[in-house]
Amino acid sequence: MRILVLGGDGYLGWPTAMYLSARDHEVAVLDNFSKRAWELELNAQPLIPVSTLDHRVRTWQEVTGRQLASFVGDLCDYGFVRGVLRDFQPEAIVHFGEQPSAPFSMMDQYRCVMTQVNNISGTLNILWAMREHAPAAHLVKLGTMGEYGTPNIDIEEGFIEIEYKGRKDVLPYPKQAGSFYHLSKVHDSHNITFACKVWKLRSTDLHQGVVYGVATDESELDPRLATSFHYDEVFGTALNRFCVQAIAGIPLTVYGKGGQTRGFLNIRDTLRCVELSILNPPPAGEYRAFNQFTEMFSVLGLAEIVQHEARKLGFSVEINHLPNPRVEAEEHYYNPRHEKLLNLGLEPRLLSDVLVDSMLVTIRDHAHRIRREVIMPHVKWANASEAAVKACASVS
Ligand code: NAD
Ligand code: USQ
Repeated sequence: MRILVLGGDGYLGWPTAMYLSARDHEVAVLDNFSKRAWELELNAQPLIPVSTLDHRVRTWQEVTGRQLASFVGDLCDYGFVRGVLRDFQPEAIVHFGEQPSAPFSMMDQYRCVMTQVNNISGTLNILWAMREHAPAAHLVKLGTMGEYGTPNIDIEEGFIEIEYKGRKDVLPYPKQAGSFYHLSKVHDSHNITFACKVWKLRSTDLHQGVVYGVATDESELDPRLATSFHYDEVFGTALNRFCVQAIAGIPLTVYGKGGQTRGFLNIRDTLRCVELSILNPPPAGEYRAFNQFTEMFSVLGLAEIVQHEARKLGFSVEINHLPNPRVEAEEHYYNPRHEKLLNLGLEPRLLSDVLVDSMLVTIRDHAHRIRREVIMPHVKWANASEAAVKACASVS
């Protein structure tokens, strides 16, 4: 199948491109390297050195004999996007190409507006270009579990059957996102739903949980194929950060009580979920949503698991409850359904299978690159301007 991977230079996009290429698909990657620019702005570099996209594409060919096409440009540039879809004629489009960080979107007015303009305009451009040049293609869009928030009832996969005043309907599940970033995904979901309805496009919205992991089978083929693994306060996610903190001897940064519960999945399962979605497309006109995670943990529970495993490797690990920089429930009900991908054949990897060998040991090998000054949280939800001042001060 011809597959276009948007955001193909990123943490998830690059391993996905290699994974699909290794399975005989004709794959092209697209990116504008905005993430690399944001990393420079915030002085936040990935733990493991990451080569340029061009270098990684050439290394992939050298190591496997397989070719990846690449397109360099901005999804917010409609002329560029429609040119790519017209020329490459993708059968599936995997869309990772957005600003992915909640703290980044809460830092200041500029980064908030930039996140929403970037994410929402990019997705709208893809939808218009699909309408014009690839109406039969399947859009596999990376959304987030964070669109739903933490309601006091079970979370369904995208839609909920409601009975109200004696009448029934199946309606989009209510969205209560927890940051301007998460809200950008809500707006995307609405736009995609509408485009599928009026233009008979087809799309799978993957409401993905928090991803963890340093490596995939393909990235392990050669160190030059490594992906971008962050542990800083803005781009690093909870478990990835805890693992780095444990190795660096920094008390694990649990925000508040730590009862915040989320769905998590290993990066290798992200790739498999994307593949399963591509291989099982919906019919024209259908927008569907899959909840994409494999296990649930509270943040404190995760910290305790990391502490336990890192101690076995000889590291002395403490847990700190920091004042929560976010506005979020620290104790809540959480029971999201996640059967649709399992029904398509997903066989989840467990955290217990990968935490020590695949994560802690790899991070230990790169411990000399850990920069302690990027760990502590400065971005606060409740007082964004103060956060911006502190974040900028820490850069200079
Ligand atoms: P990432 O920042 O590493 O990758 C995103 C890539 O998209 C970057 O390389 C960036 O340069 C590119 N990009 C951004 N805007 C672009 C634009 N306008 N034009 C072209 N390229 C653009 O992020 P990631 O962690 O790989 O996440 C990928 C996607 O998955 C994001 O949409 C994110 O919201 C979603 N997601 C990530 C996680 C996670 O835990 N990492 C969980 C759920 C959902
Ligand atoms: N947290 C801590 N300590 C930390 C970092 C985070 O306690 O050092 C807590 C946060 O307060 C939050 C939870 O851990 O309650 C998750 O935070 P996170 O930074 O790991 O994840 P989040 O901001 O939700 O964003 C990440 C990705 C995003 C994706 C989302 C999936 O960056 O792209 O959409 O996970 S989900 O969380 O399911 O919405």
